[in-house]
Amino acid sequence: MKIFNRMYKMVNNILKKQLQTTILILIIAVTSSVIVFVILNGTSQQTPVNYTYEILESYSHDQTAFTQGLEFDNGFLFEGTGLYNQSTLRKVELETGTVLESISLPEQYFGEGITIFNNRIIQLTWRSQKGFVYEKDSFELLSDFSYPTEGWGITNDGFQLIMSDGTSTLFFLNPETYETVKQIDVVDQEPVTNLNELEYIQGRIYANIFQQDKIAIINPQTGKVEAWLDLTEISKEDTQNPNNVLNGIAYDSEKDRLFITGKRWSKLFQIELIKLD
Ligand SMILES: [Ca+2]
Repeated sequence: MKIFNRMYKMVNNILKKQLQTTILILIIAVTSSVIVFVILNGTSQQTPVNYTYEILESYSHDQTAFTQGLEFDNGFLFEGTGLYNQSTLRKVELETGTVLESISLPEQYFGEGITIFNNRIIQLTWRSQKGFVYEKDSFELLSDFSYPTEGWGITNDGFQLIMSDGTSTLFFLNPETYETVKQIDVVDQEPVTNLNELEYIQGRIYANIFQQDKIAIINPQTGKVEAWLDLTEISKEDTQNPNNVLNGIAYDSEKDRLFITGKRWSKLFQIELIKLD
């Protein structure tokens, strides 16, 4: 009988220990899940970083240029300008602002954003649903393509074209067929509309917000605004005309230089971002 009792106690102890171990594992699992959830949730709800700027250089900018698209390529600026009967595509010398090459669009087209991909310049138009493709060096018109929305800004990430249409949506286009392959909605608490001129810089999309003189720095995977750059003061310094809004972002990836300008601004600035506390 004693042996029976001992065996019973032993079995009971083993079972108790197993139960304790199981409970301990469960507690660790639940706690870890809660910690991971809190971290992930906290990250996704992080408020955007705010940047101000320092002007490193300023250059002349053609005050008749109603800037709609700006890009830096191989030492030169390329600029698309707007307005009916006045739209152009031009190549500009950075240091002097001299227009080295320029073509006019047919009068019925209101030129918008430009980007350079594989030695081709792609230029959007505002409401004509038509984009033009030029050979980069000669400005020879190679082809055109259509899209179902308005055309505002365009850039590329080296693989796809990225286009804005004035809403909070960014469209990713196949650079050969110009078909939309993906789209993201840009959000900071709520949708961020009026996305305009674009630039892809080190894995992020920079977007002018029309009539706000601010640039949103956007995660291209999630559409979340990770940072804001406020250029209100630089805009006020350059122009008193409320129509002459900030509307040009270009990036020199070789020398890590960020350029900005606006519609009919007298200057184009190289700026550096400074993080605010
Ligand atoms: Ca640009």
